[in-house]
Amino acid sequence: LEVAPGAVHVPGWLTPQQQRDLVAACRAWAVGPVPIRYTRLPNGGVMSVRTVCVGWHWLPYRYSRTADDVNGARVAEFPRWMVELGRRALAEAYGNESAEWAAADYTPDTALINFYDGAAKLGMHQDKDEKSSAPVVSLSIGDTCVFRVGNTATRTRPYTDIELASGDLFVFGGPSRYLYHGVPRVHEGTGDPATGLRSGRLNITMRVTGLHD
Ligand code: MD5
Ligand code: FE
Repeated sequence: LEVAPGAVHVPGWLTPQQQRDLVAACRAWAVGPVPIRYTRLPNGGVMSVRTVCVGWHWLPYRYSRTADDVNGARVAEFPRWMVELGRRALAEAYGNESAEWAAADYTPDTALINFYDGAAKLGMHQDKDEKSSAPVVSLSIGDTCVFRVGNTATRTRPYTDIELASGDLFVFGGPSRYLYHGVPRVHEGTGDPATGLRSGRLNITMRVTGLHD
């Protein structure tokens, strides 16, 4: 389902086994080398979402190989299987789309793993910290949420609210790469504990930082 040009939602893309495997991988990354944390913002605020990263560590508003705002450790390596999963996601979303941004080789080098409890929200924002305009691949597991897709000009209306459920894939590329977006609410208790997530919502976004060591 193309929600906007370049913004494609594929409900139920991940199999139950893939969801369990991703939950297990994220559970391990949440412990270390950099423990999952509530990101502290420069304005003194603290996000209600907890985040752990692989490949590159995101902190407002840059990427680093080390978790300079947590324990200083180097983040876990971005696994090869995740590159392959990202490529399959792009192929699924864009198929034979010939646009340059859809057809280019895709090699994500960072993943931000966000964990939402029933009260967590993500305010409207653009993802601008990457030095590459390559697509972002989003995978959701656990509780269903309301995902708000806005416009590129303002963080306000017009926007479209979509529900993202466990197993859903969303790809944001080309003209949709810099849309404002957010998560205004999570429907607590809607996830299936068989994924390995007893409660809450997990979202994994793969990105290309455009950075090199
Ligand atoms: C989430 N995460 O559900 C979302 C999914 C984040 C974040 O927003 O920054 O960690 S990623 C949604 C996304 C990414 C890039 C572009 C657009 C949406 N977009 O243009 O709408 O935790
Ligand atoms: Fe975002």
